[in-house]
Amino acid sequence: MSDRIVAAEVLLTSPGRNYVTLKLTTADGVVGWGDATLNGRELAVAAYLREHLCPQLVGRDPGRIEDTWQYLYRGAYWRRGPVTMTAIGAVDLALWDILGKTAGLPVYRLLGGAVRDRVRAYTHATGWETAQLCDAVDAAVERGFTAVRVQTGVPGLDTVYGVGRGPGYEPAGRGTVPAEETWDTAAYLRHAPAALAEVRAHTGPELALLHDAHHRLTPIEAARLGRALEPVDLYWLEDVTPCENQEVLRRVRAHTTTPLAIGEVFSTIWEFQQLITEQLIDHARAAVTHAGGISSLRRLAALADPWQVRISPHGPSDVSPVAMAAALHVALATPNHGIQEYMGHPGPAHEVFRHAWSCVDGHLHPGDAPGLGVDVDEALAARFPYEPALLPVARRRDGSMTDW
Ligand code: KDG
Ligand code: MG
Repeated sequence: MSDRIVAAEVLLTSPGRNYVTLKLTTADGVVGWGDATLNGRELAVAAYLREHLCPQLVGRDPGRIEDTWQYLYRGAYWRRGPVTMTAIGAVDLALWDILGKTAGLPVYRLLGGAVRDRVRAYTHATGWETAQLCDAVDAAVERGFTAVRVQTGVPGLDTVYGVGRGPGYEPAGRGTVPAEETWDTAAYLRHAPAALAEVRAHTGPELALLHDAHHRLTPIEAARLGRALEPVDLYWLEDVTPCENQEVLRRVRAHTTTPLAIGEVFSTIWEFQQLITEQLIDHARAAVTHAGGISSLRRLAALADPWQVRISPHGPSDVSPVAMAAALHVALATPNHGIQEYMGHPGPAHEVFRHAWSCVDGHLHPGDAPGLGVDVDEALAARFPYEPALLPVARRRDGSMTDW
């Protein structure tokens, strides 16, 4: 391909929540879009792109996708980390988008074509009280979902991350200083297994139920929770321990057969290596953008396949419709894909990011438009300016900080 990248620009917009989007334009006028959103750290990725990567992209051959990935990752002295990898992920998505548009093919066809007809998705149900949670699960089932993540309030706490007092929730709160919440693991462990057992009794055996512990537990607490939840027959228990020390999962695994999912905060294949090769997890949760793009998510899937670990990417509202498209192209073309998280996006985000992907009966499909299949309405995006927003922090009852 003799075409060159002639412009690399970064867009910030907040159609209901903040999104960072990379726009690459070729000399032939082909535009590629990449998601660069890192929840609560949007400006850091925007600056990394604007100041460091965009100048290096202008003049490059957009068809050299793998070489560009290697140049930005392997070539850099300071590498890894969520900011760097999200920026690289955005570039990778935009290049695959350009390749697809140039070839006139959806990206999944470039990845070898569909290995399934549609992608199973799970959505979120939250309820402070268990009755409310059961209603939320019923609403998800009525929309056609066959898999639902269930998060419950905890008696004695005022707030629980990811559980609204009303319907739904948004992870990030507006402002430049994070909200502070109080967390009590003992209260959570006393309540969650019983609440989830009630949900299972309500749904019957067939619905896949998932639960997210948001990295808050010690290994033995995680083991206890996994064991206590065995009668609930979860599809998975997610993020039981903090992300830094993978070896602690050996203890969890030794005590429970509840399937484990981990990795939405991981940025590289190397962070997954031990978890996969020791079979300490069942699902690798890397988000397509946060872990370096389509190219590296496919490498992760290849590493995971012989160990019978599946990739089941992160998909909350902060994974933009552009990244959702990319995740779906990978999902459709990757044999060891498990399930795609689909929290949904705020209404105006669907107008700003007009997408070919669809969600029907609890299943997603990337559509057959060339490239990723997302067009960004830049004029509309400009009408939703960026507003600072942050994820909360949490302290234990004694005032000390607790883990994510
Ligand atoms: O940005 C962080 C949120 O997207 C995250 O907390 C949501 O845990 C989450 C999930 O599984 O979607
Ligand atoms: Mg999670």
